[in-house]
Amino acid sequence: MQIKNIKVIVTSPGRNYVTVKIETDEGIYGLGDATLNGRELSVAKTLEEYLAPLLIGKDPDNIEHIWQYLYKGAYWRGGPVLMTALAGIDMALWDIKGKVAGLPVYSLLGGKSRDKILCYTHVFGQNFQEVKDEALEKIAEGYKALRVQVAIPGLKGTYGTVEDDARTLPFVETWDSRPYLNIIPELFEFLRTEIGDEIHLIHDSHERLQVSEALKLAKELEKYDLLFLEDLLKPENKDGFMQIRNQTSTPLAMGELFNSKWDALLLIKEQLIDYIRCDLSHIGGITEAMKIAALAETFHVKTAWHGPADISPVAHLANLHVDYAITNFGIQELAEFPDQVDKVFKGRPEFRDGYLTIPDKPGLGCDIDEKAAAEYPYKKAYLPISESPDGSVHEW
Ligand code: CS2
Ligand code: MG
Repeated sequence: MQIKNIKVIVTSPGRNYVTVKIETDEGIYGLGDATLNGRELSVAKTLEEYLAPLLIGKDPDNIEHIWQYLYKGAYWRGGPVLMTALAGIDMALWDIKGKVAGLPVYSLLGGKSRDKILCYTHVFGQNFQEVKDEALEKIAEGYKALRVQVAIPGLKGTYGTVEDDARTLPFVETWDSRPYLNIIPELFEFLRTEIGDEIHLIHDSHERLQVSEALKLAKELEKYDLLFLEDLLKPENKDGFMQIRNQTSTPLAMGELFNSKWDALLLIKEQLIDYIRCDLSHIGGITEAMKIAALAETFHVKTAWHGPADISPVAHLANLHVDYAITNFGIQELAEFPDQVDKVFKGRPEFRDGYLTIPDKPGLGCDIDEKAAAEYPYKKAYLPISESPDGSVHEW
């Protein structure tokens, strides 16, 4: 079997997605997600201009060889654009391999280590009452774990509380750690009092804190028994986790901004986190995720793969195939997609009573309607920028 053609499908059913479609000379094709929120066309161009021509005529069965060929072959390796392009190709090759074998991809990854996959979704509000109301709604739907975010009084557009944050020009938020550090422990006090201790709670600090601020927050949240506190520090400050880890029992998670196993290595081998949160669409796909999972297993770290709405249902299915197969699975993030997504993408995880499952179809179990995709043309959208009170730029 040979790779005959590669299509890069850019569509925007509610938000932008980039899908790689690898077609073979035997009529079997595979799909992969290569969506890099806010920089979609950089990845599409990299795929069309540089990677696709290199794959024509290759045997799609040789995933590891193709992965290394595209990774090392670039010489200027790594980074979000190349690793997202590589992820799209990698997922599509696993989809083909499953279809050729007549097996779901998780079966090729070693089969099921579990029958269903615990997941969490997003809850946010402009105030505590709104967060509580939405949390109770999700609990009634069956969720057993929730990520909770609340708007910070006095700050314009706090992360996780703005309905649609991608705009034609970056929305400028304001950030100040002090009101944030004061209100988040109060939010958890309120929620534990109002909705109880059974529900798993998660919070995302979105890479915004200094070490001393992060430690203060992690210590103050200990009594609220979080499943994990996510992305306390910026990815450039991995060493900072050493000081936090040694002084708090709050479980820690990090990783959505990582682009390779090497980015994750220090936090895993020093056991500075409890959950590795890499994004399969930004680290080179299933092949690299399986290696990061094995590395994490070696150091007793669990996975909580990134699962926002800005990676497509193809990526969410890829997440689940890996989640089924690995032993050190922790939890899977599942943000809710825009309604129009189902018009274009066919096949996505099934939710029941707090858990996700996928049908036993060959490959990844998804398809794309190219005609429908063409009806949703790409809309350039920037992520927000965050500014401190003095006008300087802060992590978003
Ligand atoms: C977030 C993401 O889900 C998360 O944990 O950090 O929603 C993130 O903000 C987006 O993927 C950015 O595009
Ligand atoms: Mg996050």
